[in-house]
Amino acid sequence: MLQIYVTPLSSAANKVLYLANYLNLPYEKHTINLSKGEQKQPAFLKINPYGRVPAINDNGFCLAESNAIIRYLADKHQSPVYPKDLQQRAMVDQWIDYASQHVMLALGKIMYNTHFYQSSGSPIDERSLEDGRKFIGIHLPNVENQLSQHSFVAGDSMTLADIVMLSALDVCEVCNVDLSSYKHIVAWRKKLMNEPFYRNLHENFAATFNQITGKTNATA
Ligand SMILES: N[C@@H](CCC(=O)N[C@@H](CS)C(=O)NCC(=O)O)C(=O)O
Repeated sequence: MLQIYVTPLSSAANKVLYLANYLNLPYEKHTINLSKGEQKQPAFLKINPYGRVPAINDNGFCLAESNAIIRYLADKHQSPVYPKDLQQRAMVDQWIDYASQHVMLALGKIMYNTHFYQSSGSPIDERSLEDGRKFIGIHLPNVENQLSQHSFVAGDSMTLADIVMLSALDVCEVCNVDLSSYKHIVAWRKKLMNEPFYRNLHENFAATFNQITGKTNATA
């Protein structure tokens, strides 16, 4: 059976779980405790020699990097979420990259500086925090514009791009990034967050975050 290695507050790991749920794949989930350094222990390094989650072991085939994993799983199971048509696939890839390289990167800067650095005792990098806030303000209008013209991120059907964008945006409430002026993003996100593939993992990221960190200031 497919083995999936994750940690609960990782958008990259959640992306793989959302897809596995969406495809109704049987899998076993293994939680790697990053604060205990389990990702650098020999047992896990056999799965991913670079010591990061997510990673999978699919009957002896080990793979890391969330975007590579979701493409592999979608292709293996012949799912239309990763179309075979050259141009449709290119459009999905474009939006996977946009979500990963722009949206997730900007939100990651905010998330690390407002939460993760503090909990590890590292100083806040004000420049990086400012960049994160500036860049998310540039990228969200582009996502909004796309969703004002299409029902889904890469066009008119659900694809991997939706899974990647959804997992990237999961941290918005915890990062105090207000989405309310992006009406199409809000409606698209609400629709997907109510689907079983999402609900089977959690109610929302903020609830999981609050449960794990004991904080109560973030709601979704
Ligand atoms: N680009 C990678 C990012 C993987 C990554 O950085 N994972 C983090 C958790 S979000 C991790 O495992 N960190 C462990 C460490 O830095 O030791 C992906 O998309 O899978």
